[in-house]
Parts: sequence; structure tokens; C-alpha cells
Amino acid sequence: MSVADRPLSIAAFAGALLTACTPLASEPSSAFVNLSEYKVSPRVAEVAAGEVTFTARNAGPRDRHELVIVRTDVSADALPTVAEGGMDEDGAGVEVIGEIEELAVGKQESATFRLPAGRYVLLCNMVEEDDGEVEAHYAKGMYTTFTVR
Ligand SMILES: [Cu+2]
Repeated sequence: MSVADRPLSIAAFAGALLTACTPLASEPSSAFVNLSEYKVSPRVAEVAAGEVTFTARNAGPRDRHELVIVRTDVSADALPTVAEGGMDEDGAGVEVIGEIEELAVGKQESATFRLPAGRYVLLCNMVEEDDGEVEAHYAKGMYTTFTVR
């Protein structure tokens, strides 16, 4: 592809994203992820590398949740953390690829990220105060492993 072709290709790609609901051969792979207290439950355990559309749904029943996509070789239960118990997004050995931020109970949202092949952890990194107690969802086990092949 020559440099001159590029703006057109990007426009075509954006168009493909907008029509992602129609079954095209170029449709990005997708992963639906259910979030609840305190579980991250993807419908598939792995996807193909490339553009991947995540749809996160907060099934509650009570808390706000988010989906953070981390590429890492560190074990899911041993990611670097900050003082409050949340994952340290700037910590060693973790690369935050993207996130779907803070969903209210019953809400769902989609976002597409470019995922290179590798080992991943999907987690909720919400840290909130509940009756004066700090609650980090990661510390409560709200994470799971995920593979991009
Ligand atoms: Cu959460």
C-alpha cells in the first residue's frame, strides 16, 4: 500500500466498523464479557489476534464495574497493585491495552481494541469506599485469564 492510498483505506476501515453489525468477512472478532460481584466472565476464553470488539455488561447486582484489558505474562492473581489493592496500571510487567470504564448496573458498552497475540488478564479495577471500608474489586478476585492467539 502506498502512502497516498492510506487516507482512503482508513475511511474504508471506519466504514467497516460502522457496519460491524452486518456479517462481513472482515468483521472483527468479538468477546462478550459479563461483569458481576466479583467475577469477570467472558463468553469465550480466547480470540484471534487483531481487532477485537469487547462488549461488557454489568450484571451487578449492586456495584459499578469496569473492564480493563491487560496484556501480561504475570499470573492473574499476582499483578502489581497500588496501596488500596487495585491493580497498578503503571506497574511492571503489565500493559493496559484498553478499558470500558465504569458501567452502572444493567448497562453494557462495546469498544474495539487491537490485540496482539499473547496472554491477557481481564479485570475490574474499581476501587470504592463502602461504609468507610475501601473495596478493590481486583483484590476481591474480579479477574480472569484470556488468550489472544
Ligand atoms: Cu468491579
